[in-house]
Parts: sequence; C-alpha cells; structure tokens
Amino acid sequence: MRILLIHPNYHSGGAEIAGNWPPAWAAYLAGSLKNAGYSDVVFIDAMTMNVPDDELAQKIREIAPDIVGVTSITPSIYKAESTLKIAKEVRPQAVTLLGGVHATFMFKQVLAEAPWIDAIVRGEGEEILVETVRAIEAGDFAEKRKTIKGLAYVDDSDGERRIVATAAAATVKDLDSIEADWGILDWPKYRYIPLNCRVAIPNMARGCPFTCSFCSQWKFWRDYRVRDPRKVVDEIENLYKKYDVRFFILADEEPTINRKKFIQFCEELIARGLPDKVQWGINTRVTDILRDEKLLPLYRRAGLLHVSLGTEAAAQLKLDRFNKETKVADNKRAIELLRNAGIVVEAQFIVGLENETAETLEETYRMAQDWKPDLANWSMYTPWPFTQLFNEMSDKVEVFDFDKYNFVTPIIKPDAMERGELLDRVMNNYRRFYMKKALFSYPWAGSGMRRRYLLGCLYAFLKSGFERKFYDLGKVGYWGPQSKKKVDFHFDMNRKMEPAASSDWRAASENSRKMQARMADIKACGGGEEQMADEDSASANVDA
Ligand code: B12
Ligand code: SF4
Repeated sequence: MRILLIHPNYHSGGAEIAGNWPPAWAAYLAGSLKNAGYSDVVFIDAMTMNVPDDELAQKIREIAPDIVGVTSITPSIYKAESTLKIAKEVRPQAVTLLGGVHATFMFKQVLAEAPWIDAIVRGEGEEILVETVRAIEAGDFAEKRKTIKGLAYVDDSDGERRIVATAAAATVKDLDSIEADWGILDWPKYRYIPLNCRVAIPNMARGCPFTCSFCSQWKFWRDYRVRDPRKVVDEIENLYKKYDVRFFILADEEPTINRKKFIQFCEELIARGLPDKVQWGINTRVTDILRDEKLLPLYRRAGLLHVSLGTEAAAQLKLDRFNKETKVADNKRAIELLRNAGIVVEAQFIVGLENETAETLEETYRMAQDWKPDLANWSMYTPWPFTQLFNEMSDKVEVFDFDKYNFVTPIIKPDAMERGELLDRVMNNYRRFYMKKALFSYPWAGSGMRRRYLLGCLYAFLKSGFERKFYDLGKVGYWGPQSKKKVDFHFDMNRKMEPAASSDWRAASENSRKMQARMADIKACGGGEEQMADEDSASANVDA
C-alpha cells in the first residue's frame, strides 16, 4: 500500500511570515501508519515547496499511490479539494481521502462540491486512518466503510446519491500510543526566520476545557488529554538530535491548564540539558499565567521564550464587556509577569466585528501601548461556519468564500466603516506599534536571546512587508492610506453555504449552546469544565 499525503498549496499572509513550518498532521499520521505496518508513506508539502498544479500532477503520476490523503483548514478547503481532483484525474484507481477541521464539520458541503473525494475522515486521524487503510488493502472498503466510525462519504450504490456519516469515532484515548514520524519531512526547507533555525510543531495536549463561542478547536478535539511529558521530551530530543530542530511551538490549544504535567515537561527538558539548545513557544491563556506567576522563571529556564496570549479575544468579541477593569488589569499583569521573567510576550487582538468603529480600533492600540507586550497581533474576526458565534451573527455574514477565511481578510463589514478602512486602520496600528518597538525597544532589549529573538521578529515583519505578503497586501492592492478605497479582496460572491451544511452547523451550534447552558461555572473566556461527550457530536445518516 503506497500512501501519499499532501499539504495543499494555500497561502495567506499571517503566521507564514515567520517562516516555513513543518505540517504536524502528516508526521503524526505517518507515525501511526508505520506503527500499523504501513511504511510506504510519501509526503508532499505543496505549500512550503509552492508546488504548481501541473508539477503536482506529475509527481502523483510518478509516485503512483494507492491512497491519497489531504488536509484541510477552512481557508485551504478549495485548494484541498482541487488537489484531490488532480489526484483522481491522474490516478483514478487511488482512494482519495480528506481530513482536518474544515472537512470534519463541513463534510456535507465538501462532498457535494467535490464528488471526486472518496471519504472524509472526521476528527483525529490516527486511528480512523489506519482502519480505513486496512479496509482498502483488504479490497472491501466499499462494504466496510459503513462500519468504520468517523467517516463520511457518498453512497450511490442504489442509484441515489446519499451522503452517509458514520457514528463519530472516540477521541484517541491513549495519546502516548501516538508516535510521530518526523522523518517524512524534507527538513532543510523548514526555517524559522526570527532565529534562523529549523522549527517543529510537536503536540503535547489535545483539546481545550473552555468553549469560546468563536472558536472551533474545543469542538474538534472534544475531551482534554495530555501525553506523558517524558515522551514529548523524547520527541523533542529526537527532533534536535536527528533534524537539528532548535525552536518548536507546541501545537496545543491549551498546554498549561494541567499545571502538574506542564511542570514535569519543563523539568524534564531541564534535566536533559535541552534548553541550551532548543527554545520554544506556546499559545495560552492569561489566567494560566496569573496562576503560574511563581513558576514563570522555571518555564523560562526550560527554554520557553515566546508566549502568545489570547488577551483580547473574549473582550473584543463582547463575550465580556470591552473595558471590564478586571480583565484589562489581568491582561496587563500577565504581560508584565512574562516580560519580567524574560519571556517574549505577544498580545492577540481580534478585530472586525460588525460593531467595530474607528474608536474601538484606536482603543486596541492604546491597550497595546499600555500593556507593553513585545509583539502585538490584530487578527480579523473570522466566522468559522461551525461555531456558535457564526450561528448567532449569520445575518451579518455575506461572504462565503472560505478561501478568504484566514484572519487577515475582513469577512464581516463593520456597520460603521468599509472593509478597506478597517484594513487601513489595522495597518496603522501595526505601523505605529512596530515603529516604536524598532526605534525605542528591541535594540535595547539586553544582549541575550530576548533581544536576538525580537530583532529576528522585526526582520520577519519587514521582509514580509517588503515582499508585500504581510496581510496579503500585495494581493488586495493596499499601498497605504491613500489606497484604502481601492483595495479589492476579490471575494467570490458566487460561493454559498450549501443548505445541508448550514443545517448541520445549526445542529452543532445548538448542541454547544445546550451544553453551555448546563455549565454552572462559566469562565472568563466563556467556558466551563465540561467537554463535549461523544454522543453530542453523534453523526447521522442524512440525505444529500
Ligand atoms: C501550527 C499551526 C499553523 C502553522 C502551520 C504549519 C503547517 N504547515 O501545518 C502556521 C503557523 C504556518 C499556520 C498558519 C495558518 N493557520 Co494555523 N494553526 C496551527 C496550530 C497552532 C496547530 C496545527 C497543528 O499542527 N495541530 C496538530 C495536528 C496534529 O492537528 P491537525 O492538523 O488538526 O491534524 C489532525 C486532524 O485534523 C486529522 N487530520 C488532519 N489532516 C488530515 C488529513 C487526512 C488525510 C486524515 C486522515 C486526517 C487528517 O488528523 C490529525 C491527527 O489527529 C492550529 C491551532 C491548533 N492548536 O490546532 C492553528 C490553526 C490550524 N490555524 C488556523 C489558521 C486560520 C491559519 C492561517 C489561515 C492563519 C494565517 N493567516 O496565518 C494560516 C494558514 C496557513 C496555510 N497556508 O495553510 C486555524 C484554522 C481554523 C479553521 N477553522 O480552519 C487554527 C485552528 C487556529 C485557530 N485558532 O483557529 N498555522
Ligand atoms: S481557550 Fe477558547 S479560544 Fe482558546 S482554544 Fe480554548 S476554546 Fe478556543
């Protein structure tokens, strides 16, 4: 069985500006396939290598796979679909599979618009993929597929097209059984610009115990699970020794919520002398930082160099009031604690809801000045179609061109301004913030790793600005304030939500709302302790 995995060639000017990142999904799936005895796995990172379609077709022809698997997030979905179309055209006998968060939730729409896809793997891929490959190898996939949990496909055996979704598979309970095969990557291609070194994205914990209404990730991973920290450190040591990886970010949504395991992770890194060689970063929550005030020096000693905080998301999204004193004070305090511990801190602002105004955007800039994070990031609110917030504000969503659902394109038009003005004001925030940092902060940030890192980040920003990749400015034709009325986001307004898909997200959103109502203890970010039970995400046999 030759299995070909492909990362689709989609680009958008956000996180990519920091360099080329190795796709973790491919390494984790290749690892579980190999453990199950399938070692003939080939990977094409069409994104990093910027592989054009004709070249991709040629490569697929040469590789001659039996199975082709592609990943999808919402913005890459059309590219993922067309990648599998190419695969089906040049290798009709290969079984085409699609996975990832977008396909998981939007399987009805995807199967309707891309009939060349043989099956969608819904949820975590490791176990479902192995079962699927076994059935394909045995030659009875058409019969067996209805018994494999976590699949969706079109059944036209009785002459009628029906989309079938089998029951949701359980999450991977024994995360320690997962072993990534990072060897399938072409390592010299993966470089992290701020430190000019190789980078990786290992995964320690899956899931998030919170349930923010704008976020899709807690729904995707469902229950929160953490790997044995020693095994994660084994993986990192291996990444360093074998592939010379000197920086990593944890792929986790919420790596610090299980404090005990996170401390074990840090202590294990220190015990093995890794912090001298490998630095790392995480995304986490303000509340965890406040809780761990005394532990921050330990985290820094373990090599933690960059913390990205979801500081403003909840407030900005009006899940909480914008200026609620406690939250603002908490954010400021968490940033101060991290900086005092020598950790680079990044504040995240989500902007671009319908009630955004020139004043609220200015307010975020003032907050960024007041809180003094090292880095600040203004992301455009992106209404993932399978989230509760999307459901609530669906009358405000007029663009269904998922290709632009990428944090850098204004999908929602604020009532008080045009999208071009929103982009311009966001750019104005970036310009002012980083100009000040470049002149008065980064060059004077000591002489050690922090300074080197910050100057490296500045270089990454300047490089992407110069290449006009930052925020896709080149693609949309933004050249500064004078061009704000002329920017064109090239929305494809012919793209619509499939009616079947929209009933699906409504149901999912209703489930999540009911679940939230059950929660006694609503947390600042909108969540509680409870997680989605398997039956809450239960699937159904539905007519297309
Ligand atoms: C690392 C990361 C990146 C890296 C990507 C590295 C890479 N080349 O893969 C970088 C920094 C470049 C990046 C960029 C972007 N990212 Co990003 N990123 C993440 C992050 C933090 C981790 C992803 C990860 O590796 N997870 C671990 C792996 C193991 O999980 P996984 O990919 O989901 O794969 C599992 C399953 O989905 C499934 N599966 C996946 N694919 C397939 C395929 C098959 C065939 C099968 C069977 C199964 C399967 O099996 C896997 C194992 O269980 C997530 C947030 C998060 N914590 O998940 C956001 C996230 C994926 N990013 C997101 C976005 C929007 C973007 C950008 C558009 C933002 C921007 N403008 O910069 C770009 C798009 C880049 C691009 N060109 O595609 C969103 C997607 C949301 C959505 N609903 O679609 C997320 C979820 C963040 C968020 N807060 O919402 N990102
Ligand atoms: S804390 Fe909220 S935004 Fe962050 S991953 Fe969890 S649910 Fe999503």
